[in-house]
Amino acid sequence: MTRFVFHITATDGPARTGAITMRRGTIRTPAFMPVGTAATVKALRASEVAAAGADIILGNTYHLMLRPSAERIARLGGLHNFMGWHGPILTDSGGYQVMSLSALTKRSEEGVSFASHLDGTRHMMSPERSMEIQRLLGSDIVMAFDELVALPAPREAVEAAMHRSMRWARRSRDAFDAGGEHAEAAALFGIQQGGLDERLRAESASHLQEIGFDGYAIGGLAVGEGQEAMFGCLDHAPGQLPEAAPRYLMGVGKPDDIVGAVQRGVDMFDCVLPTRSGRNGQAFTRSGPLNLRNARHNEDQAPLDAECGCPSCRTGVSRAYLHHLVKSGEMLGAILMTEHNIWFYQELMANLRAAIAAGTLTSFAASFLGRYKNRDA
Ligand code: PRF
Ligand code: ZN
Repeated sequence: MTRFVFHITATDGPARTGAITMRRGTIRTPAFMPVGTAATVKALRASEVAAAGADIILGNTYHLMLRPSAERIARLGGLHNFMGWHGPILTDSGGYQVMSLSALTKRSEEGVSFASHLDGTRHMMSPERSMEIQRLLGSDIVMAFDELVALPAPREAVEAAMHRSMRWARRSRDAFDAGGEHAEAAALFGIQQGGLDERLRAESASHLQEIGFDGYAIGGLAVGEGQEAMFGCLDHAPGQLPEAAPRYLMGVGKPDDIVGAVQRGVDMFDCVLPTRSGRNGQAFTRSGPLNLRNARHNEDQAPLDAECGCPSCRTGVSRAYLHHLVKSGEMLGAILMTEHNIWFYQELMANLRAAIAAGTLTSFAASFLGRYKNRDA
């Protein structure tokens, strides 16, 4: 049975479209992975996430190791069985979450010791422990354990973290490969680091290729540098990675970030934006984001987006009703807004895939961005 095959069916400039075939299903690329941090894409059933068009979701080592614990999820038959999502799951390794969420972190060559953001208990994370947790979860795409620096940081600090991440990538590869049956069924991605420095990025890319991974992530971006600087980095970073393997831009992003990154050769994305902002009353539309808390929507009978296929837009659920639900703190508001936003992201990815296949990505991107940035919804 196929463990992991990436097949590119069409290209348009640096952009590619195709599919990753894995045992639990096929991932059409470019792909957006809804974030299911705590064994739930917040507010949605797994079946609703699938109905929106998602082929794969993301889970988090860091959160699940703390609650309910990887060992408990393993006893319950793994993350897929636990949460009822039967397609592929990619799990982040915890490197990024440890740095951004936990307290009292102590880093060493061995790994990171940290205090839980939930109850202050101390834990140790290392490449070996991260691989063990991702194996216990039954992850389909396992991410190497990496180290990040908070930016802005001196070049020496960015370089040192990149070098350590490359040593940890080697240890991640070895620990993953020792995982027996799981290693024969799952895939392992390496993570490129190096900040905004083209030379460090190139060095990181060649380290990772020497080790050899199924796919390659671009890490350490979307950490406050701004879209222009991120695109500047993406003008060279994807081209430093193997052409034949999927490239995953971690933690990105806004719809316009995704369009620009796809144009630069990125195949996979994840971001909390559609789910988190949905819970905060923000809806993405083809005419730009809308804040449903705004009183200008209070008697608006229009759907969020007339072209959206989500169950709410399709059946005429009005902006006025969503405004009321969101303003009243009703949980249905968060549910319907999240569902709409996930549909919006999946429809964007489907449109990007179709445009690459048709060789019309440049004109699609221009018309999408023209409308999206115009903001007169
Ligand atoms: N590394 C890991 N997870 C991540 C990132 C990273 O660099 C980012 C950066 N945007 C998001 N999530 N392991
Ligand atoms: Zn909708």
